[in-house]
Amino acid sequence: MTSKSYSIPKINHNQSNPLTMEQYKELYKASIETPDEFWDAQGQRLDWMTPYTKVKQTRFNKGNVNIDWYAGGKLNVSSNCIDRHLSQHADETAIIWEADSPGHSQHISYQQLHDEVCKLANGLKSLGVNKGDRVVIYMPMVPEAAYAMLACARLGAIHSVIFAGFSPHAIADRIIDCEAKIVITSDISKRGGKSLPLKANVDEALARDDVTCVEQTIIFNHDDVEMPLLDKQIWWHKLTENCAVTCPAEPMDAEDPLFILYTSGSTGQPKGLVHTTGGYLVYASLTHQMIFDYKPGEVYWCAADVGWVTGHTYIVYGPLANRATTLMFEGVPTYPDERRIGQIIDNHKVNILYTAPTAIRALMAKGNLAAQDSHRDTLRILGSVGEPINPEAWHWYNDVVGKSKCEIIDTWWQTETGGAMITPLAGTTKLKPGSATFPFFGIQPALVDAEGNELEGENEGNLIIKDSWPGQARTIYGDHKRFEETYFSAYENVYFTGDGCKRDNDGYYWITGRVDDVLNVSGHRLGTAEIESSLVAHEKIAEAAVVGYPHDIKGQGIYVYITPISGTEVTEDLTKAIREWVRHDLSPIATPDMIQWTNGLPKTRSGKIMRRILRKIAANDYAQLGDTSTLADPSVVDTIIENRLNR
Ligand code: 6R9
Repeated sequence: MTSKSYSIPKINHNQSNPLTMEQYKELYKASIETPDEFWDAQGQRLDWMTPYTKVKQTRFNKGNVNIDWYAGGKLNVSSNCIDRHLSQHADETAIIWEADSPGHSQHISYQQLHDEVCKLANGLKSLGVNKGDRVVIYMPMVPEAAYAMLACARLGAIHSVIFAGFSPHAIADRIIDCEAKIVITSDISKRGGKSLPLKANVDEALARDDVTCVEQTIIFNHDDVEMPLLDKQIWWHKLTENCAVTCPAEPMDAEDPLFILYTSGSTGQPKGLVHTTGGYLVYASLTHQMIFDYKPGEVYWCAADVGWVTGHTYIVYGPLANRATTLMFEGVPTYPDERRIGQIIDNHKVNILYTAPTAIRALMAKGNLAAQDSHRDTLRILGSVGEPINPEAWHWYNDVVGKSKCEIIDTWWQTETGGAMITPLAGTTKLKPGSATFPFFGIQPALVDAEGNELEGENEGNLIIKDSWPGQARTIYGDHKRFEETYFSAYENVYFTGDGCKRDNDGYYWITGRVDDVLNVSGHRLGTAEIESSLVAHEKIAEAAVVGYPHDIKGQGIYVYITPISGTEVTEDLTKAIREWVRHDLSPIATPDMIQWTNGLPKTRSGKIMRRILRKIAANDYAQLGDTSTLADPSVVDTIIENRLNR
């Protein structure tokens, strides 16, 4: 396709001037009207081992959903993120690592990154890892987490990173679901001065009878303490000590899977979303460059965790494909105190910071401490992701952290979308606080009502996306039917996001939050169904209903209604034990904030729990409970209101 002439400009790595709004509009229009030409041009930002022969072949109709980008093309993500930068830029810094404890940091050049990735890839090979095998990565925020991802990509093994805050139970479920052959972990992780027992969690997960697929566990020695290894476990440094620093990059089809990432939905267990190679990397690198107006040489800090999609796309793959210097921070921005964030910015001369509203609110809670003892003069752009940013947090981020001289880039997207979808482009888009502004190139958002009728102009409805884009997830691992049912069945021939959204009369989009049973707690996605199933697994609980309620720092808090098994004595200690149960069973991020015992839940005559009512009660909003006449026993609601927990 390279010989074809087209009018769409290829946006290259070294583009130094942001587009004007007029250019954005023109290019956006072209990206929608002639997607093949647009994405052909952008596809050329990568190095292909075999050129692609088709650009876009996609179908969104239920029963027949198929998403195929850059067919015929072969490439390797690891060589696009590393090798192609080596001839001219081997000594430039790829990763700056800032440790949890202040004053410890490390610069890793592209050459070092290459050597470390190749060594581990060779180590994995020696353990029998082949193209297509699944490798679970359960790591702290250390460079080795990125090495592990890139080493898998180099061999064509499919990684599945599990956030280091997840419990043994959650790890085991994910290992089983993706049938992982190898687990890569660390002795411990360090966050906010505390150490977490990662290896011990993996040991507990692997001890479960139903986990039979794992052949080896590789353990990175982060803490330098002696720790006995079990059978089928090997230290990372032993595995790699004699490995060569070169390793051929496996030619991968554009549609070969790159990774599986589990995320919560409104029903059932977390889904393993599958992202593939070519389209994902084109989208990750193009969005990273355009949205943040990234210029070579700048220091870019995405303060997410590699366990989430933001860490995949905007700490590792997007920035490294663009030869950026990406900062990886092991700790939390409030440790040892709120000044840490400014100190990191000054010490490493950070130009772009990308974080979540929940972190901003946590900093804001300590007044202006975050701005003390640092200048933050290098900062140019401040990004936000994960949840709607409320105006107070927006202004505080802008005025205090950014000293009113940075742009605030509020990016809306999802694990499923692979990269940012509705977002300003730095230097291009006129901002409105709290709005994610306009769609990225190739993205066709629309608002629909409950019946699927498209709503025009200034309006509010459910957010759908009308056509495919290269970064989107292709399927749910092992369950394409569930993929179609979850995203392509609510409305015909479109992707349903699960979010509500408003559009104002200037065409700006304002995300209002989830319209399904997914909670967003401190920017972490949690399904109410998952928490409920953990609760009812407790021997004293008969039934449970979980809803979100507005929380000043977390965005949403977790409010739990539970009915005890008859004969149970409800005590403070039992309530505490239940909180601990969920914490251990799922993850500390799923710990209930409020637990209300009740003798009954509001149910329809057909037995469905009416969460709508429980949500209102949890939000202290009793005035409009809506129609309760369909309830089997309306008096249950009065009792729940009487016994509600005060916040
Ligand atoms: C990238 C990421 C996705 C859900 C999404 C939405 C919420 C993300 C947002 C936002 C408002 C933003 N969300 N960014 N809401 N404004 N800028 O967060 O992925 O963990 O899958 O969460 O997060 O509700 O549907 P993920």
